[in-house]
Amino acid sequence: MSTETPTVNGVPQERRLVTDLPGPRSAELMARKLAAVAGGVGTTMPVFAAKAAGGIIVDVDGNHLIDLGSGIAVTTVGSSATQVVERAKAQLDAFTHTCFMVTPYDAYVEVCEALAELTPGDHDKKSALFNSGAEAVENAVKIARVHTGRDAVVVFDHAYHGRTNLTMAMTAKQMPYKHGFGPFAGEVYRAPMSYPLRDGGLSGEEAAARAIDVIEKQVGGDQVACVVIEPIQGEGGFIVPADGFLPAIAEWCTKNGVVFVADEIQAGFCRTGSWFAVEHESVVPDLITTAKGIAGGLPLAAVTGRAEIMDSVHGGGLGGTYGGNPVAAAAALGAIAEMKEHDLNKRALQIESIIVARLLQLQEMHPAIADIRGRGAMIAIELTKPGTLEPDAALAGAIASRAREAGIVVLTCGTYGNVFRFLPPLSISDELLHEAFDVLATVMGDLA
Ligand code: PLZ
Repeated sequence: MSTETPTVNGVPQERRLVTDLPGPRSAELMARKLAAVAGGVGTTMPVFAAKAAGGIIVDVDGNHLIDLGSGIAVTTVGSSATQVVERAKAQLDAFTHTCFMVTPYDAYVEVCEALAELTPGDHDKKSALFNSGAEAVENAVKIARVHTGRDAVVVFDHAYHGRTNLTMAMTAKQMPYKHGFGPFAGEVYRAPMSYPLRDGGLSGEEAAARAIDVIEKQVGGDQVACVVIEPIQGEGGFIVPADGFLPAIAEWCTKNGVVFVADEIQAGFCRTGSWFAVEHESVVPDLITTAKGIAGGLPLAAVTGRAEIMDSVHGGGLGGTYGGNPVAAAAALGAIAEMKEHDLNKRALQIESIIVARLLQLQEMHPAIADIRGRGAMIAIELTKPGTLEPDAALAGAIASRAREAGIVVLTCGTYGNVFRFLPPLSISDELLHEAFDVLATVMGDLA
């Protein structure tokens, strides 16, 4: 190791391959995984993690990989951020669990107070904590239904909201998320999303009018409990709706007594350069679901929203054994402290300018890059057959597998599997980011 290589939590911040990937230890563990873990649980890379910090994941063979995935947008503050680790450790020493519904503890309340402060809008807010994003989405629907006395839930094309029965119904993509898993929950209706690349020039307002027409004609405005939308779609392909789309949908909800739910599970918590992605369009949701980035890697999720909506549920109607677990809640307080102390919204915008500049250079050489989109440290490219909108999933897959072989942890996404997404931890250095894009440029050049 060169003496200048900086380290984070003892991990040198450099890409270093000491074996082919996977190395022998990872291969051995992968064989055990195949024998012991259900086949339905896939892995993106065949390497097993041993340590991770900053922008690096070290595998069990000592390979140092550059992390452009953050464990699917979770480790926004890094995978071993100091205050997350310290607060979680202190809580482990104090106690692991009492169940908030039995004997409460302060970290849960403090997370709810922080959520009230950080989420958009100056109205009175309340929160309830859960374990996973899907559970938060389910509870947002439960709350909206009780509040409105209505059943219908409106979601959008390309949406991803989870893998539980209700959230599978809300998720758009059939394979792999829904295939064979029905019957699905009823009263879920899908409206067309604003998808600028594929909308033939529709403005945000026009795309919203198209969606509202579907809702009014096929569902009925007075039947709808809630509209649930990702302000930037995650798994569906990092689709950023055209300007004006979100405000128009939110305004329609207000006029029709419909609860507007922003699913900020992937886009929230500093990821896009603001605390929440809706802020880029000054939209104030009635309810917000959060998870992923909230707790630096520990399982925690929340529904936060207008106090009168949150409080419409009868006592005992919301909960769960582990929801707001004290270790996860302590970790969330650590993650939020890191975000504030290191001004991670600003860092996300710096990362955006680096990534977008590198991608614009790549686009000049590679006409397969039909679109560069996203905000902050949530940026993607959509790959098509040059000059057309025909998705090129094979190219996305080929770039991804070569980049992974070269030690870059990258993820794809999109309804058509042709979107390459960049979700680095905000603790990554500029040097590592540039190196990752050097590798990507080489890989794309080789494949061209
Ligand atoms: N809402 C917007 O992005 C989770 C899914 C990974 P859970 N996205 C990653 C996979 O293949 O399972 C997600 C999301 C949005 C809800 C969820 C669900 O969050 O914590 O995975 O349940």
